[in-house]
Amino acid sequence: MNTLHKQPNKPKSSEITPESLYISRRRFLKTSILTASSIPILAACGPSLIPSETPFPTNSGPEKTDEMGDPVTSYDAITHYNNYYEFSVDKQAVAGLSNKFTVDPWSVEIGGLVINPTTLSIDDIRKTYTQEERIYRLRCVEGWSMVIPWDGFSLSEILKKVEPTTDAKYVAFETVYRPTEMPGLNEPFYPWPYTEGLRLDEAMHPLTTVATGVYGLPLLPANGAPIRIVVPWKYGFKSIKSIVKITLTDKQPATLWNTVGPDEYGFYSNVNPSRSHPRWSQETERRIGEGMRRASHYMNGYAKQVASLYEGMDLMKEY
Ligand SMILES: Nc1nc2c(c(=O)[nH]1)N[C@H]1C(S)=C(S)[C@@H](COP(=O)(O)O)O[C@H]1N2
Ligand SMILES: [Mo]
Repeated sequence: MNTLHKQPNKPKSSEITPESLYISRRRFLKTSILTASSIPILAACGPSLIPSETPFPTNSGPEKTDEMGDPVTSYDAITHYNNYYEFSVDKQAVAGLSNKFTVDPWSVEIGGLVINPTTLSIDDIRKTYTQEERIYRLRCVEGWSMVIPWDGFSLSEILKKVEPTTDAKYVAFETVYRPTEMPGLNEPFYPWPYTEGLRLDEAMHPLTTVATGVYGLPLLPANGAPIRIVVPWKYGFKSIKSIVKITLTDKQPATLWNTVGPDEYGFYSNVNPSRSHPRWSQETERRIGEGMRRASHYMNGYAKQVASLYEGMDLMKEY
């Protein structure tokens, strides 16, 4: 079974399924009713689905750049190349499958270890918090990246209002679970609903963003409408979409990816080019819209702002 090392850059899709089986053995054993044809691909997760030639224009976006001088990715790519497993594991199928998803009415419940639990509608959120453009890189664990002009504000603004108690140490997030509109939820392999988590100090960091828009337009369902989290220094899967629940807790919360593949997807998942994923290197990435791969940056280039959160931790072990 030990064939998981030295992954070539572009494995054939036929190489992926057996490896997914390997890492997920325990969960597969639990879900014994699965037939061969329903074996899911751990793609959030496998570099196989990255097309070698992108179908998207090199740069059809406005002439905006991130703080490193890199242009924003085209609107077309941002809205048509998505990881959103509740709809599909096929990145290019998500847009079509999600375009009728109901995002109004919508509310987000915020509770747990807080003084002022609350439920906020999207209108409440839009009225209360000033949205600003935030151009951040999104680095998927699969090895591709985009530069995305989000509209949003810091999650800390909401957290300060609900006032975490002194016992609160973590923040757990949950995506809506709506099988009638989300065909991917029929896949029994994953522990739905999609969940994510941050340590409270990470969640309070000003870079941790609540996004409600992209390119000055309301988020499309494919990008997590009507409201999602963006954590720019971590692998993309931490940036959870279409959230309905935020819970302050005293224990590290379970997360979907950490549950299905604890050796592959740690709780922290800070972008770290020198720590390989067990099945592939994280040293380089392909910026969507570009041909050549480029070097990946420690903490996705945000280390100056966030490295202090991890002082004294061994991030090779606490990955
Ligand atoms: N609920 C939910 N959130 C999710 C995902 C998902 O499948 N479901 N995929 C994650 C992954 S792997 C990535 S890379 C980003 C992609 O965000 P984007 O499609 O807006 O670029 O969303 C993350 N958030
Ligand atoms: Mo991802």
